[in-house]
Amino acid sequence: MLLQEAYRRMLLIRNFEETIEKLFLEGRVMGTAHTCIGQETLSVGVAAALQPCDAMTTTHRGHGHFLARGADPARAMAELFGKSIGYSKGRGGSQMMMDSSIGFYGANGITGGSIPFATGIALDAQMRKTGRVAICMFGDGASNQGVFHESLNMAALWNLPILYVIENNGYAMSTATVRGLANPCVADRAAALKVPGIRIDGNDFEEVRECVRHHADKARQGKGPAVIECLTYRLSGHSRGDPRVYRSREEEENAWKKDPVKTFEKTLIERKIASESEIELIQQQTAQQIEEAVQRCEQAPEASLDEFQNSLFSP
Ligand SMILES: Cc1ncc(C[n+]2csc(CCOP(=O)(O)OP(=O)(O)O)c2C)c(N)n1
Ligand SMILES: [Mg+2]
Repeated sequence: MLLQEAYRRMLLIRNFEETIEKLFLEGRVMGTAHTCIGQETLSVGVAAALQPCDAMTTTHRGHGHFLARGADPARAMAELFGKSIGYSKGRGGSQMMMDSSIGFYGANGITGGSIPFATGIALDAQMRKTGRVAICMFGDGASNQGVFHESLNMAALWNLPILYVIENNGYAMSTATVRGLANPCVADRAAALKVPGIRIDGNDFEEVRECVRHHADKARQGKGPAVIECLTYRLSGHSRGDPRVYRSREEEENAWKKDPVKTFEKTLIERKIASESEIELIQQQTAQQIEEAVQRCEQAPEASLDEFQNSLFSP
């Protein structure tokens, strides 16, 4: 992925997330959603390191991962609007989107719930020799779930092609990482199972891409799993309407000064990879793309009541 294209995807995610936050507040979108503002560079860095055949699972905060892998923003947004053109025909919502054609196997409302699922995908890849690597995205909070340790043990034991990529964004709902993890370095946990555990700057696109690519290549060669902890910061609240009483506005303002998307933009200009007018053009184009996505959603038919029981497990 060229750096300009990476920037375009980061901006697309930022625009998407800011737009749905606004639409929620206006009451135009129901339900809830968890936005990933501040974590866009990380999503795009991981996606840029992958092969089309690779499989990714996500979390409740998964729009960025999905868009980074190439999802259609209009269909993703339509899912939030409850419209029939949505990825789950408007019946699922924010945490129920997947598209196997782009190697994206969706979220799980249970914190850490996709960890065993992704491990199963890796076992399938190994048994059928597909050359696929599974990328399991989850948060610092989810790393406290027992199922992470069970899954990592199996992956290490069987040398499965899987990367556990932790987005350590400083919080699990209102609990700061330092208050929820006895050792706030998640990567350290890998050593107990003799798995490589790497801690990187999750806001640095190139560092993320290189690290994920290196360990994905190793996993593809049969060298087993890795745990990659990416340090980042959730600039948005936990979910819609979070009053964020557990942290100060000053802390947030300082984090905004290090906004990873802005930092990446400056790097592109400094390295003469994009001129200021090219950056402006990308900004206009992504804003327009999101505006068109909203219009497409508004015009699309509601999710059909007749179909709402289809595709469900039945007794
Ligand atoms: C089993 C379970 N316990 C609790 C919750 C409530 N819950 C939703 S998100 C969340 C925090 C997850 O934190 P983290 O894994 O760090 O992800 P982040 O929200 O920071 O992206 C919790 C506890 C849940 N959904 N499932
Ligand atoms: Mg977190």
